[in-house]
Amino acid sequence: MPLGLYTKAIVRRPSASFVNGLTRSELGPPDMELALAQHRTYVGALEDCNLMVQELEAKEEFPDSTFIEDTAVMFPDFALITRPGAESRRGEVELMKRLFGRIGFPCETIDSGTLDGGDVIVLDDHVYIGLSKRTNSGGARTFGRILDNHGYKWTVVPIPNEALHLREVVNYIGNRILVCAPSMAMRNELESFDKLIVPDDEAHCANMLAIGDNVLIPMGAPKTLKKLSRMNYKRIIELDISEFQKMDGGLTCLSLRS
Ligand code: CIR
Repeated sequence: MPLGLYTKAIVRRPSASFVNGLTRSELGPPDMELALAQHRTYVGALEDCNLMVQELEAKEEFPDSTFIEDTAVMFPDFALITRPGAESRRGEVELMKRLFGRIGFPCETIDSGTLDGGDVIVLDDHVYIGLSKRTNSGGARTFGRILDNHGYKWTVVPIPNEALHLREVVNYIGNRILVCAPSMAMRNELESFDKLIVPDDEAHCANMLAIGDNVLIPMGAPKTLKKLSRMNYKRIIELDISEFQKMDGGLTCLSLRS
């Protein structure tokens, strides 16, 4: 897939049970009305970037299911169904299997170890797999075998303890540039890329989302915003996702792009 040139996105509306989801941040419980409004704005931003957005219904039994990125990884000719590292999220993948089953889109499945979609970055024919608290080496190896069969190269990238997922600290933003938290800037596995290193006090914005020549960035990162404005993006869209940050979520994890 050409890098960042998505045409579609799948999102899942947050459920009323969202407040009971997993979180390590100590930012207090999310305000549901605001979360729903922020989610609508997020969907609108994806549509402004010309993506066709499929909105799935909220699932009360899965408080974290709005973080749909963790449940699957999209490839042009198949979807990888993950095996989330958090027990409470394991069942979310059945919803995705059914979704792809209904439209007859081929699926591969992680059947041993654990792997969250938030630990995966697909760059053309090369896949980067973060080793995290959620993705273990068994899950990475299982995924690696699937990738071998489909002709992809893959590289495992350990992430720091304090991060939840690879995409919390690294994202691809076009033109061979990775946006990185300082902790990831020197990793050998990523040395062939140019880097936009975000400052420590703007670490949350390493989770930005490039879509074609647009880039979505979370609010509260003025220094990074200034740097981005000197790059060649058509549009930089700042989004307030405070209620999702309270539940350890960011911009990328709210959608599955393809
Ligand atoms: C969780 O702990 O699984 C959710 N509360 C947050 C998941 C965020 N996912 C992501 O960044 N890919």
